[in-house]
Amino acid sequence: MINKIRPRTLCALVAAMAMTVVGLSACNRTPPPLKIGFLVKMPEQAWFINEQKAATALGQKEGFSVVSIATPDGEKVLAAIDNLGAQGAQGFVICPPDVRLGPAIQARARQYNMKFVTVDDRLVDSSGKPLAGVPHLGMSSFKIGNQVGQAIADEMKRRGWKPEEVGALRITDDQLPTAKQRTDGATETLLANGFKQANIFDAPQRTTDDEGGFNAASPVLAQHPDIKKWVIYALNEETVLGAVRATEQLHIPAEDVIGVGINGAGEAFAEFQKKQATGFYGTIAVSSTNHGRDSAQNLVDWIRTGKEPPADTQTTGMLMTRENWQKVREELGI
Ligand code: FCA
Repeated sequence: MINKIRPRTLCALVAAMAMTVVGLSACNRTPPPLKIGFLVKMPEQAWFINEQKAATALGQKEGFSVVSIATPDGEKVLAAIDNLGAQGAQGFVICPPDVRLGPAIQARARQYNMKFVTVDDRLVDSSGKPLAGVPHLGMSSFKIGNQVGQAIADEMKRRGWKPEEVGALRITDDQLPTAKQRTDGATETLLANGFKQANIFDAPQRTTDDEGGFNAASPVLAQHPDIKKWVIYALNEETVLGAVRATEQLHIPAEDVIGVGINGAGEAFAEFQKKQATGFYGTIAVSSTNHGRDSAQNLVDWIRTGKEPPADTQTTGMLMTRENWQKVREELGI
């Protein structure tokens, strides 16, 4: 009997073994879980914290992991790409510390066969044009600048300010295209509303944060003690808040200052919650949640399906003030 069954048993055994082998090799063929990097130039800024958080949350839902890395300078960016390569990451989203790093970042990513997309600040090539082959998602900078200018002009009218008695503190970072487009947009709209060109004073900033805003604003304010009313604009709300702090240090009353920023993130929320209104009138809020989530989604789809994301996606914003900030925050899912 044993002899009779043996060939069948053997056969079954072989089949089972074969299946196991097939099964095992199928297992081996399942790719390791997808991992991407999310690199930002200013990890302490609420805007970027929220972007990274949104990308991580998407990963939890869609089965990929996100390595958040702080890359405040070019060396840190290259080291981060090496590090991601060593971890087997297949790509990264980046808001670079300097847009001129474009060719260097592209070359390093190629070494590891990694795909990457930019968020917020678009990389340029050696001639200053947007870097080809790198999909970007960022603000519609000029239009958002127009909204800043309009918010300032409307508030000036509401307060009954005469253009000839008002100075504008325009804090600039002309090396960064998105920053220049934002401040140019605001200037265009202010002028169209009757603002005096001669009353606009430039204050170049070294860093795009509060400290950069404070340091840029202080000397310009000090040079014009004759001007009693100020409007302030810049590429983001952190910079405007720094400049508002500079007006406070010079004892310029809050009611004589109209600062309007861009972003709509933690620092603006904290300012709106202060008991007394400050010179920070409002900000054009854009959804950092959408920026983080959608740029990560674009990259992951590209890696998983081979479908290249759109070359340039531009997002819109809404005026957020002390009066409506909670509602706008909710609406934008920030
Ligand atoms: C730039 C600014 C940030 C944010 C982002 C969208 O990177 O530095 O504060 O405005 O664009």
